[in-house]
Amino acid sequence: DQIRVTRALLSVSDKTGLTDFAAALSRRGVELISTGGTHRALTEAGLAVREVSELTRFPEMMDGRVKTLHPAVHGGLLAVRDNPEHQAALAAHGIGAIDLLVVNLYPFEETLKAGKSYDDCVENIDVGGPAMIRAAAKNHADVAVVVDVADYAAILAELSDSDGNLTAATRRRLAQKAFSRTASYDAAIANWLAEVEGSGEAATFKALGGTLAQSLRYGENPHQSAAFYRLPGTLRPGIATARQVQGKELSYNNLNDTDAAYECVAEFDPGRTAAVAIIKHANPCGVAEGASLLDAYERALACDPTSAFGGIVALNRPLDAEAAKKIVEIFTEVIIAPDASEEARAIVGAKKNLRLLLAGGLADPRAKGETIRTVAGGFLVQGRDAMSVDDMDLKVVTRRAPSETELADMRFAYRVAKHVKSNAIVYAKGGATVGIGAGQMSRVDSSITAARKAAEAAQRLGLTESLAKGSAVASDAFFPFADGLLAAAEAGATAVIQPGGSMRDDEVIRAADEAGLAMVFTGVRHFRH
Ligand code: 93A
Repeated sequence: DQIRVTRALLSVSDKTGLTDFAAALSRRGVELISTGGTHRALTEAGLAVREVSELTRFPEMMDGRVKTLHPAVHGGLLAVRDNPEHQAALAAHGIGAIDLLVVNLYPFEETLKAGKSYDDCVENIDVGGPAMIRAAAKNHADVAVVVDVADYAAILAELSDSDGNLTAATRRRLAQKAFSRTASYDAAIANWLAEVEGSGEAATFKALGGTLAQSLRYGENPHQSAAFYRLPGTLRPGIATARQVQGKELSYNNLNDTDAAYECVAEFDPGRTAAVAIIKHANPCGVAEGASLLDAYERALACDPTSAFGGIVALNRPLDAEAAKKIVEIFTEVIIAPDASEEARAIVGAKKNLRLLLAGGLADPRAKGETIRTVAGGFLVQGRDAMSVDDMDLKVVTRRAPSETELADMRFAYRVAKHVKSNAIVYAKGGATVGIGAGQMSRVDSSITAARKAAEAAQRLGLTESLAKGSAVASDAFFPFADGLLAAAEAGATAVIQPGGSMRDDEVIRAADEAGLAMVFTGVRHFRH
């Protein structure tokens, strides 16, 4: 199931690595054919190469819009080698079969990203390129198609290992990649036109004066179009100021989760402590302070390593080598930090797909600002939750006052609870979360989830007692009944921090006293929906 490569058609916009690749093919005795600009580059490099117009007996016309759209090209790509009729047609029309197609497309995505004009974007919609790619990929039984410069080396290696042949498995793999390339290319064009039409979020943010930062492959789901807009003015350090230094393209969900992660970790003053937040689906699954970033990361990870898999890691200080080494040990989608050392960058660099974002600074959690959310036919605007537990007047409501340690854990837990979707319950001990319950419709369900997480974390460490034992528990809003609080006491919490303000506060305080808990009211709610 090998095919011998004897004739190659090259037509590339991105000419990186082109001449070396073509020269190597030429040395193997492969005949080269190419389009205008590619032909020029190859001839200048001293290679013998025929021009496509020689095959088609048509000049390239209409500014290059029509250059390879011709039976002499498509017949050569689509003819089946062991089909006698196809072979007869090739012979009758003087068409030579093509075994290797090398194409990369007009840079539509780059043109869009560079903020070029509408007409420029239209002109950069490649038609002939995708047509050839699809033809060759369909006929992968006989033709190999290369759409990625990064594949040149592997193709040459295989040709040289197997005497100028390529296997069926390689051709199938290349065909798969080819169709996925034409699909993402068309999706980018469709998304752009949808935005130009002014639909949904895009229209909203354009109305607000936002500028397109990045057009996204899709939204929360593949059938939703999406884009990232940056608001005008001075931006708080974070997702909108971050520079991606490496890794795969960011998705809509990546951006949303990375924002949640960085906003959460920004609550921790880097001058006071190192801190790390690990986020999954916009909720923290582990947050910790530490003597170093490595220490903080390990303690954050211990809270819920199962959920942390494929998560986002945010750090409040420049990423260092020690922390980087540990973080890359498990599958992580994104790392975001104010900056990174050279050494740390090199360590992360070994993981090609891992996205590293450097925000240039850490946001002031107390800074004013707005959040915007769309509703059907309109949008909601509110001031951001700029309240920090450090500014709250903590009122002890139980007979027992919290110890210094309990107070520190309470503050830590409340700081994190602000960034957990309601209903939020956070257990914390020693400056690290040990159990988080998020997004439940009833507070008692969040309590139960958080307690279960703390018990599971202990089990993983081979401990008999839940990690919630001796912890402080935070609730983002008041306990409407004593049940949620009692669940926390049962799980082992000794201290409770909550806003207070329930009709049944007395009942809840009495239950806390009976359970020997220390409880403080903050007077400030941290709903996050
Ligand atoms: O304008 S096109 O859609 N019409 C074509 O017939 C055609 N054939 C190849 N674009 C076409 N191409 C594209 O030209 C290729 O996909 C490649 O990106 C580019 C290479 O052009 P050149 O060799 O002139 O630099």
